[in-house]
Amino acid sequence: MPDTLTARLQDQFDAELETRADFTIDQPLERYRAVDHSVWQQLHVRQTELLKGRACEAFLEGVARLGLPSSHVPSFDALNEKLARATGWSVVAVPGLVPEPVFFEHLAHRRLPVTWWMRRPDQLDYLQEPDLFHDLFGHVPLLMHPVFADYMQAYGQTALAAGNAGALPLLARLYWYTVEFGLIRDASGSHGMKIYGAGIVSSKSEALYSLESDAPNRIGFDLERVMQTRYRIDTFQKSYFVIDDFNQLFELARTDLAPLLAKLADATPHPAGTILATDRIITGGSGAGWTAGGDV
Ligand code: HBI
Ligand code: FE
Repeated sequence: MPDTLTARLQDQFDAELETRADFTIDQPLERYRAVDHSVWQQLHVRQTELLKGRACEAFLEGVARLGLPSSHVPSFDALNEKLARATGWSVVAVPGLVPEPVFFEHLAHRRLPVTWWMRRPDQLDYLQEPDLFHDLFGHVPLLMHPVFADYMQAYGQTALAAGNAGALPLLARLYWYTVEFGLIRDASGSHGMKIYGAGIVSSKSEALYSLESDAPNRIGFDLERVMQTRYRIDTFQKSYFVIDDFNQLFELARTDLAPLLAKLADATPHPAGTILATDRIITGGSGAGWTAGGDV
């Protein structure tokens, strides 16, 4: 529990960051200390090694093409040159989680909000709020992939256009089970699957758990199913949804979701670990270690 002095210093520290109306700031390169670069390096080296054979080819290719430095926190300006050339995307620095409409507005214009600060050494293996490593290493490599880049923009446009408030939980679940915790078919992967979700690629323990544990369900992706399935933010996922390939997301990006969002707005969502008779089950979970409650 941060003591009040730390919290006060942190507030003062953040207050000096000039935040613009769209919640963006200039990446404060001068604020990264040796400990921040060291945490980046530890995470980058560890995850890059761990993800060989576990992350999908498109992700590994994106990492290589981005040329993320290993020894220090990357400069967003340097990254943006490569990203813009590849798919017209750019990353913008933000102080942390921004309000959903602001987030959707950025995605709709091919801008990815990236938290500017690095986690502390004692948070190396887990922190709940996304930090620079999660946002940059987790989310940016796939933005080098044209189809995934289109999906992310279309997601933002759809979310911005979603009039009724009932649509937002549906869209949050879609984001969660694809962009954050998605798996993809790949014959050379464990159980014939590999990882593409940012929440998994940026986590040592979940990169292993999502592919190799017997506890979770692994279910073929289905849009309506995903939109009606609650999720966990405090533990590993109880279910992972598996796309066949990125074209499945490409098709989704081109679908007018408004009718579906209206149809499902009042539907009662399924608990996170549910298995339905209509599910295309790839591996059914044992449920070992699951804790009750906590579904979002
Ligand atoms: N803000 N900076 C930031 N990063 C996110 O990933 C983010 C956000 N605000 C809202 C949000 N994600 C969620 O609503 C997503 O499910 C869309
Ligand atoms: Fe994320």
